[in-house]
Amino acid sequence: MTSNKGKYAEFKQMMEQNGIELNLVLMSYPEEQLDTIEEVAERSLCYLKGIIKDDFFIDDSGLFIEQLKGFPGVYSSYVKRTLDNEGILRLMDSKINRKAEFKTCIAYYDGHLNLFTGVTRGYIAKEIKGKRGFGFDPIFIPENRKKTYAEMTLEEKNSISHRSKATLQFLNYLKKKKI
Ligand code: ITT
Repeated sequence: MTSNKGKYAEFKQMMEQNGIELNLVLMSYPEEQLDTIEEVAERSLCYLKGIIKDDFFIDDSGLFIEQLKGFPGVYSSYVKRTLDNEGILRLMDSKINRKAEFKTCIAYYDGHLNLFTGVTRGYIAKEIKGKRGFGFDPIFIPENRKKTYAEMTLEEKNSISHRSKATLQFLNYLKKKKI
């Protein structure tokens, strides 16, 4: 369940590769402002489990910039809507330390609460680059790469992204459950 079609496209590719069909519930839900994305995801799942009948999962993600003490972090959604990528680049203007990490927490409800997290380290680009993807993709360069997420194909992003690392754990859980 998400309001973000970009996230869905990424999950769809990864899940279908593993023989899992997804049903998208395209909807936003209230997100409480808590200290970590894990807490936000857990709280949202608890709220939604009373509303959704089937097993379902949500994804809460954030961009954490070292020089800005982890900002925007849990405020990523608000910051994307307000400052946007241009504003982040302005905050980072002339900053030498451009280290950042993207983090995803998948919260899955199957009668129990399950959390799976994934992190990809990288850097804030000096300029907006690339047209694909969504959100902060045009300003995030993963470690050991030269391209931003937005300059990569969906498959390339999925081979290294924070979301794919969380999804791998999620898939392992689903496989174990099936045995
Ligand atoms: P939900 O309905 O699933 O909550 P959202 O877009 O509000 O969708 P998040 O709160 O998880 O999602 O994301 C916070 C912000 O970070 C939001 O602006 C996203 O576009 C952005 N974001 C999340 N994952 C990203 C990724 O893989 N690449 C670039 N930006 C991302």
